[in-house]
Amino acid sequence: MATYLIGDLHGHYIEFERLLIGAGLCNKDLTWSGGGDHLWLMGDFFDRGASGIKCLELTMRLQQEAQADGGDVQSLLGNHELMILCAYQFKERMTRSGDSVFDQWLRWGGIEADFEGFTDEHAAWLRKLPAMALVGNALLIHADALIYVNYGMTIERVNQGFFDLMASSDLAAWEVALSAFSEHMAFASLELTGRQRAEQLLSLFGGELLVHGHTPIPQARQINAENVVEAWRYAGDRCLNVDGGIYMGSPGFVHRLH
Ligand SMILES: [Mn+2]
Repeated sequence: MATYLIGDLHGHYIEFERLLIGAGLCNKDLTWSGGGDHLWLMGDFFDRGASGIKCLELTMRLQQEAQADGGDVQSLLGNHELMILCAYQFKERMTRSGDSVFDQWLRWGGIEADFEGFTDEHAAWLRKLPAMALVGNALLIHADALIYVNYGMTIERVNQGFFDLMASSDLAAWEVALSAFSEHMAFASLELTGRQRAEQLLSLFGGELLVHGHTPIPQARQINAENVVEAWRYAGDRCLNVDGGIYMGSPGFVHRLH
């Protein structure tokens, strides 16, 4: 049994298909061929690219097929999942900046066709996604941000904190979360401080390696997206960024965790 990771898709469905088939996780007809293997998506199905809904629906179907085959497909909650849920729930409500929630979502890269295709079933599936997970010795989180500790000191409590938020009708609480969830580079901005923050999170929640998406590697490393074909280890090897930056033009990659 192997565990694979795929970073932020941001609506890039064709690339998603190609990565799944290339890794042997899907047949050419896009049925699960990973047997007992596990696949984790790192969150951010939506926005920027045209087909967030298609990325989500393929993941939902593969989850069923994999589970029937002794494998598993799971996803973390990304900030763009929180954003579309916020737009879906509060559409015409006014934000602090004076826009409607929906207009703000469009400015954040929301795709109207995704919104039109978004259903209660999609929302229910997203609302169950964990914000963090310990997989072997790897602590998986979507964002290289410090938001997680705002919701608890154990993985269970953090996940419950996000579940409670997603069940809440308090728009202000959503806005606070979305703001904190948009932080980047918390483990890299200053190499020593970043590493200490990563080590603190690992000692709090468990795991030896902090694995995340959210900040495209080409942006984090200031390199050309076309050249990004593998994950980036940094912060004294305590962090692993698996967001190749598909929306910036990287071919993307499937990372084999163990
Ligand atoms: Mn993100």
